[in-house]
Parts: sequence; structure tokens; C-alpha cells
Amino acid sequence: MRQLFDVADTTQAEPLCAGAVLLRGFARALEVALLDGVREVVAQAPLRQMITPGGLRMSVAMTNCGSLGWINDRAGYRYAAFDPASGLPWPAIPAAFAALASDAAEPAGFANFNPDVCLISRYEAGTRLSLHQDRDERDYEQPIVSVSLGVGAMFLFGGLKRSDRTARLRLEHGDVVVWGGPARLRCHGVLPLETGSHPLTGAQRFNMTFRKAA
Ligand code: MD3
Ligand code: FE
Repeated sequence: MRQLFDVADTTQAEPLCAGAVLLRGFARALEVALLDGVREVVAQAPLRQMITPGGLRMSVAMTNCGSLGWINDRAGYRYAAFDPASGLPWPAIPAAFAALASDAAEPAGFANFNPDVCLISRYEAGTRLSLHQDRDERDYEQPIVSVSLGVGAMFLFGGLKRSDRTARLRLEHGDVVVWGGPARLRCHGVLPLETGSHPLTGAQRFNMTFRKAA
């Protein structure tokens, strides 16, 4: 797999916990291409605040690209091949996204990571994500690669049970985390986004999570 840049030259891989590796600033070299990609995807598949099965509107606005997308509505959570808002397939994963995901997964020990989903989430001041597990994917041996862009956020990660104590980690612009192995099913969430500003995104934070769902 082509390396976009040498990790050793640009960032230190920090183990966070068993199975999780933080690559501080890894996505900065591609920040403009990544945000252009977000704009292209959002133009075809607009961000929307999904309604949970319980009838609550999520504060995070989401969309997807790839052969599947994660959706959440009164019928439940699932991966779907079509955007329910348009009835069309999700846009393709932009080339810069796919390159970043596989280049980040490799030093974390996941060679040839080939995600079929990129879930894009937009946070504004006050947007939060309550503690949850990501378990709608078929194979938990496949990692999830997360990319943070724009305003920094306080990320929470706990254990395998919701009641386990949580640790906090600030995720800043360009940070990439690879969640695999025993970290893959840990509960996690995001505290309400603080009012802030980033030169490339204004008051917003974007998070992309790359997954192999099928
Ligand atoms: C740990 N996103 O999209 S990124 C999500 O900042 C999600 O928007 C958060 O949780 C965000 O599902 C957190 C870090 C992250 C993403 C996926 C994980 C941590 C994870 C999956 C398993 C374990
Ligand atoms: Fe998650």
C-alpha cells in the first residue's frame, strides 16, 4: 500500500490502551483534501440529525460515504446501502479518505484495512454523543479508524460495560485513533462541544469513522 507520508517523520504513535493507538496530527497533511471530501459528500448526501428508536433527535448531524451507511431511525440502527433521504446509494469514499484510513491502520497493526463505510459526524457548540458501543458491524476483528477535524473535543472512553469508569482524552484537529482488538468494543462518547473556532471549519468539529461493516 502506498504510504502518503512516513508516520515516523510526522507523528508519534501513542498506545492509548490495549488495542488503541493515537496518531496525533496524522491527518493534518491531508486536512484540505479531507475537508474538500467532506464538502463533496455532504453536497450529495446532506448531514442530518437522525431520530433514535426512542424518538429523540440526535444532536450530532451525520451522513455517510461508501457502499454502506449507518442510519438510525424509529425502526432502529442499521447499515443500509441507500441514503433514506434521497433513495440513492451513498457517495463513494473520496480517494484521500481511503488513503488516510489504510495508512493510519497499517502502523497500528492492521495491514490492508479496506473500509466499506465512512460515517461523517458534525458537531456544533453543545453537540454531544452519549456513551455507546459500536457493534453494528459484522466482524469485530476489523478496527475502526477515527479522524478528528476542526474544533477540539473531549472524548470519553470506558470499558466494555456502560457502568465502567471512563477516561478522558482531548481529540484535536488532525488526530487519528485506530481502535482494534480489545479496544474495539469499549464504550465511548463525546462531551458537549465547547464554543470554539478553527481556521478551516469555523465553530464546527467533524469526525470521520472508517469501518468495515459487511
Ligand atoms: C472506540 N464518534 O462515530 S471518535 C462514532 O468523536 C463515534 O464523533 C465519536 O463514536 C466522535 O461512533 C468518537 C473515536 C471513536 C470512534 C469509534 C470507536 C472511538 C471508538 C469505536 C470503538 C471504540
Ligand atoms: Fe462510536
